[in-house]
Amino acid sequence: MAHVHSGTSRGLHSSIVIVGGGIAAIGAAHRLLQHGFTNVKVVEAKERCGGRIWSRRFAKGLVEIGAQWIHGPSKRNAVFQLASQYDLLDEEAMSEENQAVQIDGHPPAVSTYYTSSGKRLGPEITAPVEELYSTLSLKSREFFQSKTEPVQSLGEFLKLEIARCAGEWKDEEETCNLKLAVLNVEFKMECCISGTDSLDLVALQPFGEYILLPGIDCVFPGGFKSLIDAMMKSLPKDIVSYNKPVKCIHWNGSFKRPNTLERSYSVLVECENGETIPADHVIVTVPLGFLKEHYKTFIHPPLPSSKINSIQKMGFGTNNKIFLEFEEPFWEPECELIKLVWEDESPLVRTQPDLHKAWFRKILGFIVLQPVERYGHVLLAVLAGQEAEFMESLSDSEVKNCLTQVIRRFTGNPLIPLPKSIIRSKWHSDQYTKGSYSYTAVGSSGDDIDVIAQPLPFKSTKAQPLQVLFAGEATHRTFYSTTHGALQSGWREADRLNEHYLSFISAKAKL
Ligand code: 6YU
Repeated sequence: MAHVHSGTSRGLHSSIVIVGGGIAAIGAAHRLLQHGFTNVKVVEAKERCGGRIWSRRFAKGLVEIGAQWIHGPSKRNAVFQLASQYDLLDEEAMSEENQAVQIDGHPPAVSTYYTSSGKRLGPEITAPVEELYSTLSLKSREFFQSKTEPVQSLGEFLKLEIARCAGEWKDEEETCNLKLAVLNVEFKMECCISGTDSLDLVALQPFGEYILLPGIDCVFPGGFKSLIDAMMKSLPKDIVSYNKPVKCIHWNGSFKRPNTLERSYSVLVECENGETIPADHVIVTVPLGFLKEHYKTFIHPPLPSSKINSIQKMGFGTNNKIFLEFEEPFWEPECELIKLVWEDESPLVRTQPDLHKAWFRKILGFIVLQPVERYGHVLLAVLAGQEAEFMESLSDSEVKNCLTQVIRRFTGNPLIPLPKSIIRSKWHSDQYTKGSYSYTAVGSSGDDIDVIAQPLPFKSTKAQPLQVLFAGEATHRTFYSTTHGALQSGWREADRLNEHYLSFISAKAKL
């Protein structure tokens, strides 16, 4: 006979609080409601949902202060799946051809290379360098399956390989130096992709565990925010409490609402404003950057030492964006990417940067936002690491002036006017994020991601049920650092809670 279970026996009325309101949280809330849970709350520190998905008005349209592209838009990408269901993407992105293209992590772009002496570099120099870098980049992913790796970091590996290849170049010294300078732009790009200060900080062995999905990266014509808006529409209106930073999650306790005869709860969410919310389960989705800074006081009793170790070992760096709007373009209409080659730089020589004098050298170049009808004449500069963090301390006009000098120098055109307007990200000084996204730093591996994702208590039983669960991009072993990783992690924790109750029911049914 089939067993019929009431909402109560299935735990559907249990109180679930989700801390943070990014895509992991909204995804978890969505999935919990689909499973039939009725008492779900989201508590967000800021005045908006979306977290590191943040589309803002600028120039003619919307620009992305955080996540911009669907990386690998194809069937296995959860963000792509959802965006397709909500009909948020354009025809090209939806086409089967686009979904089938394997880009190996570095989307192809029509690039123009300018040098620091105001020259343009032709494909005779840049094409072989791009090809070499792409080969080395793929090679660096192969150590994931092997038991040993030649060196600890991605940077060391790439430098050894580059030194070996450069030794075989037959070009004049000047050309060899230019090629190394072009390779240094690829290093800066890779730093942005991994959100790190230096590739020497990125662990080599686990690098290949990150899965590159097929599909040519695409954007949301109505902004990435259109996805969050669509997801929010299917949730009850009052599910999110805004402007409510959580101060501490107390677990392993027996908490009651004040002045009630109600049952007790094992978790209590304490907010900065003094409010307390008792819960049976809490899903923590705050960024790893926030956890790194606050793990000592954010969860009480303190996290087990294995979790603390993994939180400390994993990398969480800064990738920042600077959008500039111009009256007129100084670039050609087909140009997608302007790369800046500093002729005196080489990946084989790393000098300590003078941040005040040279922070802007970390900018790899400018991405041209297209189509112009949607955005206006807008360039996007990207930079990672200490320089990106230093940039946050400058004023808008300092940044605008400095980048205009750089553009004039590299194009050799001193008449290029100042940009009309500027908008930029400051992810490192954002107190609820403290950086951009996670990477497997030297000394860490995918196992650390799994440890961070492990719910508390480690061994849950009916008497000691799941209390604190962890989601967010930094908890996804193969898609960390992305929106689809974050979304899947939210779904995973919602499913974990659902299965948690189902397993007790099936155990009971067997008795
Ligand atoms: C993607 C992309 N993209 C650029 C930049 C950034 C990111 N990503 P959230 O932070 O969203 O939510 C947590 C919430 O918690 C937040 O709202 C807080 O306010 C709140 N909170 C914190 N503390 C709290 C408290 N105490 N109480 C209550 N609430 C609290 N991803 O798919 N495409 O183009 C980019 C990019 C500049 C900053 C990105 C991109 C990353 C995503 O934005 C990010 O992963 C998710 O949005 C995170 O969602 P969440 O819910 O987990 O947290 C080979 C190889 C190597 C591996 N790397 C591959 C690189 C690919 C990634 N590249 C990204 C590139 C760009 C440009």
